[in-house]
Amino acid sequence: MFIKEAIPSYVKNSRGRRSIQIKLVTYEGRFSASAPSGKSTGKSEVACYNSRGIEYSMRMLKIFCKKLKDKNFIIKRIDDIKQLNVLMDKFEKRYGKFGGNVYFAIEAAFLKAASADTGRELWKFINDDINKGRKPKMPMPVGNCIGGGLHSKKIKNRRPDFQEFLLIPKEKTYARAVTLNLRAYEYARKLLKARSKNDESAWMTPKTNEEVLEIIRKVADKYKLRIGLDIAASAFYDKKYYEYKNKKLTRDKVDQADYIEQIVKKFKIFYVEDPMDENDFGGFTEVLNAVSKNKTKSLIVGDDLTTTNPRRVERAIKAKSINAMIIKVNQIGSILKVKKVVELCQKKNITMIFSHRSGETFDDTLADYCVGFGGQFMKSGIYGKERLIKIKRVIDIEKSLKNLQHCRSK
Ligand code: 2PG
Ligand code: MG
Repeated sequence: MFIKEAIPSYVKNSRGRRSIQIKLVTYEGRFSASAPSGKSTGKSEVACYNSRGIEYSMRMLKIFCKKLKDKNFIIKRIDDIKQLNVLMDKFEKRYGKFGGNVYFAIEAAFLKAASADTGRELWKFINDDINKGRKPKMPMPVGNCIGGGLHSKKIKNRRPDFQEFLLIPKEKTYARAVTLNLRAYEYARKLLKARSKNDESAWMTPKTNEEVLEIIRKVADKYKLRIGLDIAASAFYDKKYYEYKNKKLTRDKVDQADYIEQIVKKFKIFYVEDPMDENDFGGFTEVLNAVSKNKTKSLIVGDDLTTTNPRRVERAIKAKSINAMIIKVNQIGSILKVKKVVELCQKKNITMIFSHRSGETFDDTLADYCVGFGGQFMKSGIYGKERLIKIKRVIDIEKSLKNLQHCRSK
């Protein structure tokens, strides 16, 4: 793969903020990737950019991209990305860290170009390597329908404390699943009488968690969907207490775990992300233990807890804190570390949810990563251009597979 040109530039993300895009020109064509960025970030995530800021990262990138020009790389499988990493490491020693977002963009552009060089699409390039070319099972969507927490503005000075109320279909095809989610999303708007959307195009509301749960239950029942929650508990955890603002209430660790257990039972919640503070591995274990006794098995999902970091994932698996986890590539930056996390999940039977970030670009790499690495779910907004681009990419992959997939029936 011969790099004729490597061009970095700024693009705007869905929050109107600057993100970094890298375009590679090779003999196969032009390949670009740009990075998303989070708002409710885990403390153990790598920094998005160099500590001196995005502009410094861009200056670094401009120098680095000049060095890539006229270089040849032989990248036939994911591990071969090491050739690029060696150059990046050397460069970082001199100039400081690129940051996870920059890492994401460079590696994604390289992998897109490398797969084209081997005559494959990105998902196939990854799948051939990770899943030995077995026909992939399509993921099911985890769609953000109603929002609260850090992602949403207050309405009449109120918003739900939970960050995301999610809808999760269980259908034969991904295309059918996203159609159902779109209908349900519209029904939720009607029930909520919602007028505005948040960062991820989820409906905003002044209602309490419980009021929204009643509504989301109605929506889920009508369309036969499963309910998910991203509690994002670290966002309202303060000095050992969970401080609920709407309605005002303080819960200690034990109360919080009990409360989660109760709502999981009452509303038959299938998916619970970050129910406890991001460093409370033991608290997660209690929640997982409690919900495992229920008839319908729920997923207890690590996001801020695990931050796609192999060491934290190992710890969470050992402590039996999770049975599922979010994979966000820019939380850790390096695709080789992501690969390690995927291997751990496969070995230990941890369900993988490849996820967007709240600040997204028009990049659709997420879809290829999800299908290629064998993610059982892809989490994104249900609506909004930046989200629909990723959803459409999964639909296209699904269509391109000649014989209809046997979808996961999880
Ligand atoms: C999350 C994500 C995406 P952010 O918490 O799961 O919804 O949010 O990108 O702000 O970390
Ligand atoms: Mg989360």
